[in-house]
Amino acid sequence: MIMKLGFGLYSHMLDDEHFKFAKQCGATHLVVHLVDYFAKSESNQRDNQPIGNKQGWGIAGASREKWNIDYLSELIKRTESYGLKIEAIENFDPIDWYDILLDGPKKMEQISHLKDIIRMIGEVGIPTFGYNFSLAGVSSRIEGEFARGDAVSVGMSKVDEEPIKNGMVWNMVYDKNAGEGTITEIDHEELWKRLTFFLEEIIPVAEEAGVQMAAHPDDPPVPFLKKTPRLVYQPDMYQKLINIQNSQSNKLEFCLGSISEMTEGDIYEATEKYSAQNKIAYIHFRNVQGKVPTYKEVFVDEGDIDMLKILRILKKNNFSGVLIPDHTPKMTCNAPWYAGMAYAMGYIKGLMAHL
Ligand SMILES: [Mn+2]
Repeated sequence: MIMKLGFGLYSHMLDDEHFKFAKQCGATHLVVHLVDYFAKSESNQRDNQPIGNKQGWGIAGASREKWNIDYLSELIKRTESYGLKIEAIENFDPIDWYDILLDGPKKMEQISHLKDIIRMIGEVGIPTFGYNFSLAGVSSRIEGEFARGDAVSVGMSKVDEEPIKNGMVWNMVYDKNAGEGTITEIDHEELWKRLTFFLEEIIPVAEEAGVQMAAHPDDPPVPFLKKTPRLVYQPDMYQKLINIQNSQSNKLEFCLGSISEMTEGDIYEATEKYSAQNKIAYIHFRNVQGKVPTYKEVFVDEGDIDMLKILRILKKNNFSGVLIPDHTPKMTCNAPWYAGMAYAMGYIKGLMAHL
């Protein structure tokens, strides 16, 4: 078994045109987002990863009609007709787990629903579910001409310290009618307690369903963001997560970009450590320049990470999972996101061919 090249598709891209595009880029596998991060928010252009404003990315819950066995079975059938296999679904909709993240009154009801989701994912034969256990989510990032040739990309210039408003979590709004005020401030220990509850409940179900849960590190990886603690913001913190539940269903969504942005450790040592334990479910294969709180996302071949060296470590440790480009700078042309992705895919495919 060797590693595989996949392509990530946002919720609004789950159509034949995009399946063809992924196939043309050389993908054999797909990582699929069901959550619509762009719903009801004019600040998010649909042709890039979402950035958002004070309201976050938008309104949670718009993906509801996709979380059922009929939709997923049909989606699998359509992707298979292009020779593509769905390797993973990436991210829960905040509407389905806000009280698990916030330790709120609907926690038990919501964990029961997440278990049903994982059983369904197993039933349709999707092997992996990626998640990001985070209160502030992916936020505090800016857009600018950060990559080669002034290509528009994403970066960070400072830590956002504005507290999260009631009714929001994971950078989305789950309750538009929530009262004034901000969410309760907690410490790191409390956040790990909440994660432990989640893993202790979900991992046994995932094991039984034949699904591996894959944890994304914090993006961006800083100790606190928007007055909330972060979970995995240094490479060694992944080990703590793994040790909570000793299971082949407790794995990592290994984001090279986010790990490289961390202030401690070393990206090659981290890749060695977690791939040697067979704990990497799949990889966000992207590159960056700098570390928090000031870094830039750049083209896959111009960042701090020696991507070929990463692939050699993965090969040595028999990694047989999927790599996807994750984010990429936009290229100046009529299809900026697509050109950026096609460039990354060609580059990765070329590297893989010469391992
Ligand atoms: Mn990532």
